[in-house]
Amino acid sequence: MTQDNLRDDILHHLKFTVGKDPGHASSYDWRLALSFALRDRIVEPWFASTRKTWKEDRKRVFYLSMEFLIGRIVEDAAINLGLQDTARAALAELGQDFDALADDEPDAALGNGGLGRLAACYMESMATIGCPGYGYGIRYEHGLFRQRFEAGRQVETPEDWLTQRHPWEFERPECAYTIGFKGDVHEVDGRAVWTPGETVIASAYDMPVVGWQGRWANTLRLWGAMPTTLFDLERFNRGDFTAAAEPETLARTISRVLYPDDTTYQGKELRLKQEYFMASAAIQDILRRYLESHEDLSQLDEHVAIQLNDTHPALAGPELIRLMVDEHAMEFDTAMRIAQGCLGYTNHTLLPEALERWSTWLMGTVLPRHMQIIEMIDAAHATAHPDRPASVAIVRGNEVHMGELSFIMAHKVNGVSALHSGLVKSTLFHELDALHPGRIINVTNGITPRRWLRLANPGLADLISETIGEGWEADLDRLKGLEPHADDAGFLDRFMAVKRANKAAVSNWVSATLGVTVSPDAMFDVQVKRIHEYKRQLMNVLETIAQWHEIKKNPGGDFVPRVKVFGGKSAPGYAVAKEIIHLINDVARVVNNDPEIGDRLKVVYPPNYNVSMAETLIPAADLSEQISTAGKEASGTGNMKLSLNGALTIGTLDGANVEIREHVGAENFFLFGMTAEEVVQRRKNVNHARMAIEANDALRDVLQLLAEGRFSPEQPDRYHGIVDRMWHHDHYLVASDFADYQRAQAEVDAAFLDRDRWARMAALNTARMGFFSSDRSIRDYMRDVWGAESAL
Ligand code: GFP
Repeated sequence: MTQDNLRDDILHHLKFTVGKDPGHASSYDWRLALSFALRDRIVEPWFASTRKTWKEDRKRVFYLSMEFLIGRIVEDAAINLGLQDTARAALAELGQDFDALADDEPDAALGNGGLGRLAACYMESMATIGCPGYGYGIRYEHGLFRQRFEAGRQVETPEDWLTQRHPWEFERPECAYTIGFKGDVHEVDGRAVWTPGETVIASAYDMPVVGWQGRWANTLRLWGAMPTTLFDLERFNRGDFTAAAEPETLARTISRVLYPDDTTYQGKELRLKQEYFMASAAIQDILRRYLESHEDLSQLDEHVAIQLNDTHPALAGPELIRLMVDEHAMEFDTAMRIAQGCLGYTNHTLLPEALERWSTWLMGTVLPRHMQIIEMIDAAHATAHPDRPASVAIVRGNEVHMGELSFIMAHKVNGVSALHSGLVKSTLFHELDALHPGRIINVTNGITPRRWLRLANPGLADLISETIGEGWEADLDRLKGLEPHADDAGFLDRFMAVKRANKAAVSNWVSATLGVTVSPDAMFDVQVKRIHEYKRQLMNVLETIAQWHEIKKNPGGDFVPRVKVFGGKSAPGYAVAKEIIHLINDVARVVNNDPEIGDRLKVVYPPNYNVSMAETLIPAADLSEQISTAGKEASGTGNMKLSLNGALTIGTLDGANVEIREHVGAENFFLFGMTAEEVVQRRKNVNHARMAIEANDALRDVLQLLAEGRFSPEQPDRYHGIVDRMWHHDHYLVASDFADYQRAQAEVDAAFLDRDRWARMAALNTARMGFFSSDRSIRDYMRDVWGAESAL
């Protein structure tokens, strides 16, 4: 592709697709034109991939997820097409700056955190490997809310990415399915007939997802909800315009927002409808496509693999059975066997509050036929396993347990790190595992190195290519080739120069956006992720206060300068997480404005952490905080991104930290804290928090400062709740791990002072992270769960 072609295509699209004269085009118009010109180049490989899959009757993988946290698309597409430099030069000819245009793109934020970003990485890896795959999700009009801070408090505003034109999607109004809710089930000639009381239309929007070097492209199909009838003409003609629009408004509500607040009954019902809406549209689409080239559904499981990304799409199982039994006259037992052959289920959490349950009343009202089918599945399982304990029933205590439903419906169930999969086996699904040995397996998560190294950290990516040659992006184990260079002072200087430049860029951005000056020579100590008690941002900020206090007590002392960087959102209804956000901002205000502290400690918390911000912050990190209570973080994937980009981890033996440490070497990882077993033991001591606090003067002082209102003089009792919880309800064991955390932080300081040692450790982290490519994860799924092969 020559620069001239691309330039001409950009101009063509500017004129004929966007309808703008170059003389009057805004950067938004130019970005659209660039996107269309790049998209054109994906279409051919996309068609070719689809044709090949059909022709060879390949097994297809359908990845069902309520979240796809895609982020920006322009630069990612340009990189995978190998057109980044060409696009840059073509735009320069047109007087436009590629980076500025790319930076102006809104993030597609159709997800919350790790689970949604994982789905996006997996889509990209499937396309890179040539695994014939489709993603199915919802085209939310409003993705994850935008976060602002007002006087240090999180304020949420709606996200509005679709108020702009979305140039990467193809609307498919002809691909639409009716989705029913409520109504009644009758028996007609011995068969169940469900007559829904409400219906909406699921209408498809397709996004091509192109893999590395444009060799393969898959489809991400997102469903938008439409009304079956546009509006009530009779009411409209009577002049009742608002009431006339009601059916449309109600239908569109289903794809309006990601995670409606489900503390109300209406919110719960909406969320259940969203889940069924996506699952049903996906299953109808899968069956329609399959029946275009097969006589009947009896071999479905040989050609179709359906992966449930957590339990959110679990209704796909009962829906598949409903369609096979009610519409295709299949026997229930056969339908069950085929459905199990198709389905795989990934568990992402052990936290009891995050395991989905629906009241049988709600399920029976919204999905009466599915409630019957769920009871049939449960009864069949009970019959097949007469000794099964009551605790594994899908329906128990007037609730439908989606974890048990997903487990029983799937032929493989996986956790997302070795430790987590072990705990899934030994705790969460202990009894089901005994009934179905071998069903639970592990697939450790991964991240795509195209976005998380090549795109996010071009300086390091170029250095790697110069050192070990091109092509490591699709074969990340080749990073091992960097290992010998970890003893080469020249290489390490360049490695650290890249880090220094990334840090300088972040410090300029922080100063421009937050008005805080930070030195790029200080250690950048980064914790970026959703705000949650188990992730223990609280421990990090308490340690920050301890450090501040230390400097205050010894103002002339030598301290290793640190910049504490936080990023992340709290769920809107999660009061404790919001308090932690407020505290971080209050601590930042006091510390950053304390002249006695100077450059020795800064706290920065840029609002609205998202994929794009991660791409900026991660390459600039020296230290990666992965400090969750052991046994709570299923995997983590930010930990992988940071380590791949040469940050050293301070972390507990939790989630994928365990495997990261094994790969990078224990000597290149700062370990602290209790193990998952020790956590369980420790909790048995009811006085665990008090004992730990009383034994640690620094922690006691910190809590005293908080209690006195030192960080909230305008409201001295603001953090009494936090102090009280630390003493009496420290469920996540912040106090018990605190002393060891401080010990590890002191080791971090010492290592950072020895620049050569630090550089070597950082380079070895990058060199040894090849295992964590999402290409490896996808190959694991293809082999162990999907039985699918690459078509390349
Ligand atoms: C969840 C888990 C993480 C895990 C991801 C992806 O993330 O430990 O890495 O899923 O498997 F908590 P969130 O969506 O909850 O952020």
